[in-house]
Amino acid sequence: MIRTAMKGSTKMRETATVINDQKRIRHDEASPAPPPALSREELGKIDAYWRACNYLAAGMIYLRANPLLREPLKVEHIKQRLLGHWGTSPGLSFIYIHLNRLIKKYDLNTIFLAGPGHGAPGVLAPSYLEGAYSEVYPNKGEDEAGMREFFKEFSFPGGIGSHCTPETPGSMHEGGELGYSVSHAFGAAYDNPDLLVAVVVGDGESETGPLAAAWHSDKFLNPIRDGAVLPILHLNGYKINNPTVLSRISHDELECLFVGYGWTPYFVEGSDPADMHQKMAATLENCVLEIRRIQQEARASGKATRARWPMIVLCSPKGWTGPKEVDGHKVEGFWRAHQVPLAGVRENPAHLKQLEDWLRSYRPEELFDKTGKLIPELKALAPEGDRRMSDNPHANGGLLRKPLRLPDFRDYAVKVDAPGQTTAENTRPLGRFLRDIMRNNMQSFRVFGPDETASNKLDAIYEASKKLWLADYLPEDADGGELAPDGRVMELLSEHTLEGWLEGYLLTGRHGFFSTYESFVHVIDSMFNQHAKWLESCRGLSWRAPISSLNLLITSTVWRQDHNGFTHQDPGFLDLVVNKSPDVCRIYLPPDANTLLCVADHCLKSTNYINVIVSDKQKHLQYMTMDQAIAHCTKGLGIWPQASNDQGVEPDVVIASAGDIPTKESLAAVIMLRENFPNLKIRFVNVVDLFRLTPSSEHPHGLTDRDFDTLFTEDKPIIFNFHGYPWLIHRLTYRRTNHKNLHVRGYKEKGNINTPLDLAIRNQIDRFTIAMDVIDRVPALRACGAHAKEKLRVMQLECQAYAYEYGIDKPEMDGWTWPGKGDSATAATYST
Ligand SMILES: Cc1ncc(C[n+]2csc(CCOP(=O)(O)OP(=O)(O)O)c2C)c(N)n1
Ligand SMILES: [Mg+2]
Repeated sequence: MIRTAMKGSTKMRETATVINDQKRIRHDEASPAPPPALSREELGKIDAYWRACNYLAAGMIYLRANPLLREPLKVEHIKQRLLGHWGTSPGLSFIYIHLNRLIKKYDLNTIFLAGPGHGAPGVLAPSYLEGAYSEVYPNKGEDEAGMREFFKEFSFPGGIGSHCTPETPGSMHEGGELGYSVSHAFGAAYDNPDLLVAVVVGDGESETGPLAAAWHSDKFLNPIRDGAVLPILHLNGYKINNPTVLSRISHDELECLFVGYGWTPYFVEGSDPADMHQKMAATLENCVLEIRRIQQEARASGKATRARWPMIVLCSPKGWTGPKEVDGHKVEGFWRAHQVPLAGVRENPAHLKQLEDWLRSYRPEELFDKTGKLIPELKALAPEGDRRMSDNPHANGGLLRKPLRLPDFRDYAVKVDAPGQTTAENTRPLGRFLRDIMRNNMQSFRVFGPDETASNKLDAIYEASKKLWLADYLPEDADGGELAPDGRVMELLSEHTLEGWLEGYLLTGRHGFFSTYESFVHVIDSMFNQHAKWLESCRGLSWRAPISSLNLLITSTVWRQDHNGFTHQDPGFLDLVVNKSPDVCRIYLPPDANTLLCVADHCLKSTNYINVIVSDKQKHLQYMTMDQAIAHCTKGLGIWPQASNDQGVEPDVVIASAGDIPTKESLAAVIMLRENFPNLKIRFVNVVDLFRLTPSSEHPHGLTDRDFDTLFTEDKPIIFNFHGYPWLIHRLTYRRTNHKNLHVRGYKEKGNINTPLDLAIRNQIDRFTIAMDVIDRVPALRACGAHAKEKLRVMQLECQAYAYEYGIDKPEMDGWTWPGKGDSATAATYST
């Protein structure tokens, strides 16, 4: 009874509180008691099954031998290092096995997500008991030897981790980093009308920003075409060392919070196992039936409206059924139960005895037969085959994944007659491509964006499908709102929730595309990290089928955020991406619309990667026909002949670029250099696939040293104009032969409300700086280039002065294009 002693909390109710839309109904002690949900026999069995789970969970944390306690417990049976989290585990198993009862009763198609994934023992235990674990890992069989291995490998070097890692059959949510359980659950439910996603949410996890926003997902679930999500808030009162906020507010306040979020909360509160089994059985069944009713009504009427979905608040003690006190300190029902409740068992005989008493309190001899297998009467409680949550294919979504039906991306090409002479918004054609992908894949493709799909010029998608909206409508929404209850474009101003939805959608075997502003993609830095780790771990698990790559378009980029200012200028996400395993991460910087289309097509076909595509949405110069774009993207980087004049000889300098604006500025520098130094041999290299720069030993896309030396020379100056922070290029190339001559320009945190050229100048990626860099670094120009350098510097100052006077760039700078035929600069180039 963990809430009774709390100051300010209302008296705990012994039965469920039911709330609906119109009125709030309380069944309190005065109401006639409803008949028990479980018969005596059912109650006995479900409790025995739970005892088996709890026994295994504790065994995993402590034991390396004597798994069934067939002999008195000795120090040598105990692991040397005690690692794992007991506190949340009994609650997780409790929920899991009550779900099992209903899966069997109603033939439910259900997956289980443990928000507090650190409670893996509470999930691994039932997955072992229902046999799926041993099917995936035959050396952890359902016998004494298998159980010993199962115990030993948990949280053990060479074994498995202590969370619901990818090694856990039935897991699609590790729960190592807290906050993403609800958004993952919704992603899994989308377009899976028969699926019930049960998600346990830690009360500590609920304090995180991502989780708080994710409660709003209930307004983004279409009861006709989507499955259901049943959140179970695990109100065990504590985190690692602290009470949780939600457990120290009054019952009414908590109830109002969830009603306010649009849910219908049902409370299951208490600590007596028999009583709690009855309450949970009744409440869970009520929720399942309520979900079915909502779905049936919507599906029968054909009208999708917003539902007040049920959720459960399970208020039970942390470390339930574990030691009540250790050395005079309260443990069960307190934060001390979080990890290993009895830590000194190897040194302290009293602790060892207490551990043995605790383990024996589950009466393992009644639960497992002579061989060590769960007795048949209990075995029969679990669902069978892939109805087991540990074997449900939705949690190994690659098994269900079908490749996208993609239109031919070449059909969306921008016409390019000559390089660098016309402009287009780079993301517009991509929007049309995505629109038709959507049309072809109306059950398995969604597009995600934080209120920015139109801003990012991808709004052609709305011709195929609108934005999903199930909250209220106003008449004016009809005028350009692009909202619909069956929309497939997911927009909410929570990058966390969107990323979580997308991850959940991909992990269950579908496809998606996420576009977001460059500076705010940092909001999901940590989620990116975690997903990359998940993918990397999956690489070692042959039973996990490949899932679609996570495709992230980073747009509204730093160089065109001159109008939004400093806060909107941050290209640093790429620095994070390169930290992650080269086996799962890709970065592309297509310089124009056709290269962007080509890259996007490639990414949408790929599996098991995170593809990061950087491309701005504004008008930019177009360089490549589609055929040229395909060749360039296939190579990943390459010499641009029209900008190079070193054919057949060694260049004096290599100018390289990665990104749309840096490419334009570098090309403008090339022209100015040609005008000033007609004999200067320039090689121009453009990089689309950033990892081509890394050594081939470090990344599968890396160039061999020989190829790198051929392109970038062994000893000539390289001026590299980069989209992001300059040191990233050094990081990728520091081992290359010619690294000492590599000079990188990029964003240097110099920004405000600028013009585009002023922003470029302040960060020294502009055409004048690049040209002056060349003069500084090509030995033959150092002396003779003095006049040109002066001239360039003066022009640069004039451009800034113009911007400060008129608020715009000089038209000839802004509208600069690569010279056409007959232009003097071009003629000079090709006559040398
Ligand atoms: C984002 C994040 N911050 C911090 C942690 C460290 N951490 C691990 S468990 C935990 C407490 C979790 O409490 P709760 O969600 O209530 O889980 P439970 O009580 O069920 O163990 C914390 C803070 C984490 N895993 N993730
Ligand atoms: Mg907790």
